[in-house]
Amino acid sequence: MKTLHLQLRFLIPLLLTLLVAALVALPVLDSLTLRWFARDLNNRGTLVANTLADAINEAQMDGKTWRVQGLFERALQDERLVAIALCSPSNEMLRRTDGFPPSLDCAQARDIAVQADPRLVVEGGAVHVGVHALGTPGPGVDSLVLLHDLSFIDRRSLDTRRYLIAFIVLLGFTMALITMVVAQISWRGWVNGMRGILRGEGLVRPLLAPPPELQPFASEVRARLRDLEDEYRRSLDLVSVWNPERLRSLLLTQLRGDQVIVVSNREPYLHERTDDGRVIVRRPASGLVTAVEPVMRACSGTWIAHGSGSADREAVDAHDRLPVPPGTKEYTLRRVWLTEEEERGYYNGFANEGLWPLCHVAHVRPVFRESDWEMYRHVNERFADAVAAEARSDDPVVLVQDYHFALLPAMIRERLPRATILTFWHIPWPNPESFGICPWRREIIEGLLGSTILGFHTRFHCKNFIETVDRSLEARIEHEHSTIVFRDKETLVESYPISIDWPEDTTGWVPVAACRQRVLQRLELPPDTCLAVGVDRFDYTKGILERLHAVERLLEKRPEWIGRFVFVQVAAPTRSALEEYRAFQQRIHGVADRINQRYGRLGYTPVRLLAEHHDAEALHELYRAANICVVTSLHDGMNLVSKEFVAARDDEQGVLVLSRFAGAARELSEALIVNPYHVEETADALHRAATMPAAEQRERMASLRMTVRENNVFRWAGRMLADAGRFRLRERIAARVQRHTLPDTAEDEAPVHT
Ligand code: ADQ
Repeated sequence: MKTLHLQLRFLIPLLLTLLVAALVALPVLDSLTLRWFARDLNNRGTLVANTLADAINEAQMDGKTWRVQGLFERALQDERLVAIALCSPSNEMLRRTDGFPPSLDCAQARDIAVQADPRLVVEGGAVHVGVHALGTPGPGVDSLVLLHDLSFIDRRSLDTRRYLIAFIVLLGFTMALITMVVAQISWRGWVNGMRGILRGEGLVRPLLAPPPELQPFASEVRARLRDLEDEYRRSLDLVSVWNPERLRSLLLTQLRGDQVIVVSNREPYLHERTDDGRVIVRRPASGLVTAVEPVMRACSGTWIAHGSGSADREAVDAHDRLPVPPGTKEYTLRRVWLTEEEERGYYNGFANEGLWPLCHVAHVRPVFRESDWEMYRHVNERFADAVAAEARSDDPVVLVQDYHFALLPAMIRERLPRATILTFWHIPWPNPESFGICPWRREIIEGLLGSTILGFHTRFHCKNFIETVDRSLEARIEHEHSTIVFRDKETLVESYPISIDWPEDTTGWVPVAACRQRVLQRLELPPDTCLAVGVDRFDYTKGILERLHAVERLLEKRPEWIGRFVFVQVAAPTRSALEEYRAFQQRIHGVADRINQRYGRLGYTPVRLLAEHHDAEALHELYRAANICVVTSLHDGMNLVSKEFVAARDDEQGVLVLSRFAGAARELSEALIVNPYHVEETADALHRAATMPAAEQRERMASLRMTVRENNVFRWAGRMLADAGRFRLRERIAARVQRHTLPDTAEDEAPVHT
C-alpha cells in the first residue's frame, strides 16, 4: 500500500507534465508541417512553371493561345494541382482553368503567395497559392498562378497528432512501469534492510552485521528506539496522580478496551455459611486481594480463583460465575473448584510448604514432595483451561498472580499464543543458591518465562531472578533492558512496587480522637496508654515472635513503660491445615502468655493477642487509634499493612516501625527502620517511637503519606499495563511489517487486527 502511494506521488506529476507538453507541442508541430509542405509545393510549382514556359511562349508567339488551355489541362492531371491561371506583367488574368476561383485575381494571388502562410480557403477546402515566373517570359505573359490542394496536409497533420499521442501514452506507460519496478525493489530493499539492521542483521540477509558504514547508524537507531521507550516509561512515572479513572483511560487508549483476566488462588469474596444457617460474604485477609481488587473494579474484567468458601457453590450461575462486588457488580468472579486432594497437594503442599519457605528464606525448611509437585502441575493445567474458556479473543491480557501459578504462564502461552501475560510474584525471589534446592527449579523458571512481563516488588528480587535464570537455563539475558529471551520469546523482568488504593475522600471518617476513645474503651485501657499495634496473617514470616521478644525487652529495659505500654497483635488465622502454622500459632500464644505473666498485673495486660479475622473498618479504626504500628517481617515481598497505617493517619501523627527486610522499607524510609532479628534494636526503636515529639511524627508522617499517595495501587497496575500496551503495539507493528514484506503482498489492504 505504502509503495503504491509512493509511486502515485511520482507518477501523477509526471503524466501531467507529459500532457501539458503534448498540448504545447501540437500547434507548433502543425505550423512546422505547413512550412515544410509549403516549401515543397513552391519547388514543385517552379518546376511546373519552367516546364510549361517554352510551350506557353511558343503558343503565344504563334497566336495559338488555345493550345495553352490544353497544356494546363494536362498539368492538372497531377492530383495535387487543382487550378492554374496565366497572368500578364500588368496583372491581367489571360487564361485560367475551370476550378480557378473567379474571385481571385492576379494581384491578390501575388500578395498571398509572398506571405508566410500562403493559404487560401476556397469552396472545397484550403489551397496553397503559388505565383511562379515563367523562365523565359514571352510576349505579354509573365507568370503562372498555381493552386495546390492542401487537404492532404491536414490529413498528414492529423496522422502525426495520432502518432504523437500514441507515443506519449506509450512513453507514460513505460515510465510508470519502470517507476513501479524500481520503487518496489528499492522499498522492499529499504524495509528489509531496516528490519535487518534493527535486528542486528545486515541489509542483505546473509550478512550477520550491517555493512561497516551503516553500523553506527543502525546502532544509533536501535539505541534511540530504546531511549524513546525508556523516556516514555519515565514519563509515566512522573504522572503524579494515578486513580481509577486514569487507569480506565489507559486501558481504553493503550489496550483499546481489550479483555483483562486475573488468575489467583485466593478469591476476592468468599460466601460462608454461618452456624445459624445464614450465608455471609467475607473478604479474605490477603495482601494480593487488597491490591488487585481496586484494579479489577476499574478494569471490569474476569477474575478466576479457587472457590474456597463453604457456600460458594450456592452463589454462582451454571457457568460458575457471579458478578462482584456484591451490590455494585463491577466485574465477574469465575470460581474453580478443587478437590480436597488437589488443595492438599497444590496449595498446602507444594505452594505453602515448598515455595513459600523457599522464597522467604525464613528458617523453616521447605518440603518438596513428588506427589505435591504433580498436583501443583495438574491444578495449574486446570486454571490454564479455565483461562482459555473465559477468553473472548485469542489475545486477552492475562494477569497471573503469585507463587501458586509458576507454571501457568507457559501453559496459557500454549493455549493462547497471542495473549499478553503479566505475571506478578507477590513474594520475594531468593538468591540462586537458595532457589537451587528446589528439585523442579528448571520447570518453574521455564513456566514463568512464558510471561510477557514478569513483575516483582523490588529491583533486588528482579536481580535474584535473572541470576537464577542465568545459572539454570540457556537464555539470552539483556541486563541493560532487563529482558530475557528464551526459545525466541522475550520476557521483560521489571519491578513494580505494589501498593494500596489511597483514600482520597475522607469525609465519612470518624475523627482520630473518637477512634482512639472507642478502641481504648473496648480494650479497657486508660487514656494515657501508649498503644502499639501489629496486623498480620498468622504467619511465621511476619516476625510476630521477634516483635513479642522486642516488647518484652522494652519492658525489661525500661520499666517505666510497665502499666502504660500495650501491644495489640491482630492475627488472622491462616493455613491452619499445616502443622508448621499450628505449631507457630501455639508458640506465639505461649510467648504472649509468658510476657503477660511476667509484666502484667491487675488491670494491665501488656500483650493482647486478637487471633481472628477483622473487617477493614475495624482495622482502620485500630490504625487511627494507635501510637505505633509495628511491622517486623523477617522477609516480605512488600507488606501492605505499613501502607494502610500511613493512609489511615490523616492527622499526620503515629510512628511506623518497619523491618528492613520488607520491600516497603525501600519506599518508606521515614519510618523507623529496624532489623527484626536484633531484639535490642527493635526494643530501642519502640521506645524511640513511644517518645517521639509530635512535630517529628508530623514531619515523618507527612512525607510517608506523600510517598504512598503518589505510589498507589493504580500506579502499580498502570505501569504494568502500560508496558503491556507497549508490547502489544510493538507486536502489531512487527506483524504488519512482516505482512508488507512477504513475497505476496496481496494482503496489503487487509484490515489490521487490533
Ligand atoms: P500478605 O502476606 O498477605 O501478602 P500483606 O502485604 O501485609 O501480606 O497484606 C496483608 C493484608 O491482609 C492487608 O491488607 C491487611 O490489612 C490484611 N489483614 C492482615 N491481618 C488481617 C486480619 N487479622 N483481618 C483482616 N485482614 C487482615 C503478600 C505478600 C506481601 C505483599 C502482598 C501484596 O506476602 O509481601 O505485600 O502479597 O503483594
